[in-house]
Amino acid sequence: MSFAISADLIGTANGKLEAAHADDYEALGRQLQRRGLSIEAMTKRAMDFAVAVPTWGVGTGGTRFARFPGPGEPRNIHDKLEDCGVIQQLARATPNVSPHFPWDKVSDYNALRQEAASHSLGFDAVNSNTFQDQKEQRLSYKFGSLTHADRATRQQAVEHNLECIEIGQKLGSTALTVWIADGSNFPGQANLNAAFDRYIESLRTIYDALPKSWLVFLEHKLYEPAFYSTVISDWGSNLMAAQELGPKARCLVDLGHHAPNTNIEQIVARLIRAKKLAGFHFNDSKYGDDDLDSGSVDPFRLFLVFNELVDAELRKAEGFAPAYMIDQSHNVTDPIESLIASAVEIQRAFVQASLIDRKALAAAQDASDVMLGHRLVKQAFVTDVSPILAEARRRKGGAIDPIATYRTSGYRAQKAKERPVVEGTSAGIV
Ligand SMILES: [Mn+2]
Repeated sequence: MSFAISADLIGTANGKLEAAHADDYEALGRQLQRRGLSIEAMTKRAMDFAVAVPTWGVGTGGTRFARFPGPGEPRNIHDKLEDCGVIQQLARATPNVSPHFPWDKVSDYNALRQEAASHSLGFDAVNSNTFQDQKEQRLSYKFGSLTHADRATRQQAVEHNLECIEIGQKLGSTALTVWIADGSNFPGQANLNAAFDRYIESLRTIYDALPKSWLVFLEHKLYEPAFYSTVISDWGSNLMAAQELGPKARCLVDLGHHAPNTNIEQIVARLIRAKKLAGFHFNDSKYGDDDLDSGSVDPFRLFLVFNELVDAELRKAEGFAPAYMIDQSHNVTDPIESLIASAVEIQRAFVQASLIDRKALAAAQDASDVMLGHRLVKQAFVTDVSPILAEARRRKGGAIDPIATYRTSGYRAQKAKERPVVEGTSAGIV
């Protein structure tokens, strides 16, 4: 019998914090009331918010220099589901996991779906992997996959994506996320437009195989591992591809996949306008695709992205239904703690953006009252909504202080005993 965190343990931990929490929640409620806002409505929004956790995120990540595995790391999809279950149990904002194939392959997907349900988890978008070679793979992806110059290699990559759709159907997913590492490292290595044409041709076959209610999420990335050109490098290329493919193809925004200082919230606004926003891979960065914890470096940027999202939601923008997912590499922290903290930070940005007085903001913009417009946005950002997030967790049976409760539980130490170290395991990041 493997160790699990009990509801009693959460109840005891919450008991010690309840009086202080109630005090903070009431004070914030009074403050919001003066601003014409209902804390109850905001708590309800926080409770309804969800972001998916990637199965690979619960393993320790690494860089191309080294990986420093932690104790009790998940060894397979079963361990990963257990860890993802703990994140949901404590933070109550991550009811779905995004699986990755072939990393999460099993023989019985109906059983896996039930296993996930036993941890109160469902499945979000499935992720294909044609950015590395697998054991016994016939043709190599060293020089590309869906855009490879060789037709047979492209076909192999297409077939893998078709298999991902089949698996996803068994798991209850309704979307396929495609990120390819294809590109070139030298000028002259590849014909830039021919590679894009081959991308469209390969994606067309995948697109045509999508079940009725399914979408395909196309993910762009500026550079790495290709360092001269990447086939789907930016939102422009992504949008061109999604528009050519059709209404089931949408553009996924990974916050780290842009040049430094890019105005990502403006890209989000444009994709909403084009009815092409698939959703997000949330993370944070300082320099490049750093895959740091969401909200850890630039929480204001995360908030400004949510400003666009809440704006679209409240004005009922046509075709607006973004999927939210975390995509991070946890190199120096316990991945469970990082994912809990990140889910909370993403939920925080959502609630903060929900505080903005949209009517007053539109009036300020129409009147070219620059400072008022800015202050209306900034006021929401500087409001500490922590008591709302804690209350949302508490009401759903989660922890008022999820990371402290996790530490009290001794979960990681228990797993270190239950999960002997497996040599050669690695965590991938997409
Ligand atoms: Mn990503």
